[in-house]
Amino acid sequence: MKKKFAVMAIAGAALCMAAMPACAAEDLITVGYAQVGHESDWRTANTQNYQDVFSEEAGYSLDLVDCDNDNAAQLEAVRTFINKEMDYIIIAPIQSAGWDTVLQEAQDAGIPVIIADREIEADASLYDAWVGTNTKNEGITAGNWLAEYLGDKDANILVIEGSVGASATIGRTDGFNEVAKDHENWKILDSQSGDFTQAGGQEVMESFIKSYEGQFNVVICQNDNEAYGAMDAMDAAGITYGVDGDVTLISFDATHDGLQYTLDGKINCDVECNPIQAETVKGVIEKMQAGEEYEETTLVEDQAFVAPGITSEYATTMTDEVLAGRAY
Ligand code: GZL
Ligand code: ZN
Repeated sequence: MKKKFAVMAIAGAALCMAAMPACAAEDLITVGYAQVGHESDWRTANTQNYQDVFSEEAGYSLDLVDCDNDNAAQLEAVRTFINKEMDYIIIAPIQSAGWDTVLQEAQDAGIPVIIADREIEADASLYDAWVGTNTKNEGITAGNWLAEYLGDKDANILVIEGSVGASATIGRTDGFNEVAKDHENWKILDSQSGDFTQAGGQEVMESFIKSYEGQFNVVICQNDNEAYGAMDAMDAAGITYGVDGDVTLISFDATHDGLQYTLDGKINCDVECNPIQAETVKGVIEKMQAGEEYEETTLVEDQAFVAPGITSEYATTMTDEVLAGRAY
């Protein structure tokens, strides 16, 4: 669905964007990005992508605030953007809930807000556009692949969830559980948050091993950094995983290192969540800037990857060429 946007009285900036490669500081379009933090390789790639795309040469002044996975800091960052009268505000919500008030404040200040990467629990009238991935579908893909891979074998599953309250956590959990409920021989033994970090993944896996050693044959990590931590914990406990191991390991993000582990057979299946989103967001802003119609919702496509020796209707089998061709 498209939405016509009132032409912003920033003709100078539009002129600058169109006419000159390097703009005078006052002509740059100011963009505030309240970024989740620096919790994962995925996040690092996403931040770098915004810094590359929203450059001064492209006519932008990007104020990217790393909110360090701290919800209060993120609300504060957005309020600062409002006080600075930024031309546009982008938010990747750490928590899906709790945004109505500050979104209303931005709207009252006449500043367009784009929700990026994650989803938000707020009425769509409170923000102007959304660009991101469908993490519920990512969870469903992981479940479908596991069913294809196991056939009618039992599954005793441990889940290391992402940050509590994050839409990526909610989506991947709901999506996987939607598939799991159709397999009465699948049992989710436990599910705890590793906060999307490697340390968190290791800590949760260590506690899982204490409670469930010898009882589980599937570990699902809701991002690659958690998977690296879980691998360290399983290595320390002498538990084997991957295509030749006792434990099937599923991860999300498909970052470079995650796909290297998949290529090496350590991760069985890595479901992508594409962090390269800044160009799409810039496209929406350029249309808003020009007073043209723009897409209110843009889905960034994902795919999945599996280790060599595995063929799947849901995923691409990893090769050196596939890894070499990746953007991040
Ligand atoms: C997903 C993104 C998640 C990644 C994690 O869209 O929000 O946050 O899966 C990151 O690596 O921490
Ligand atoms: Zn930190």
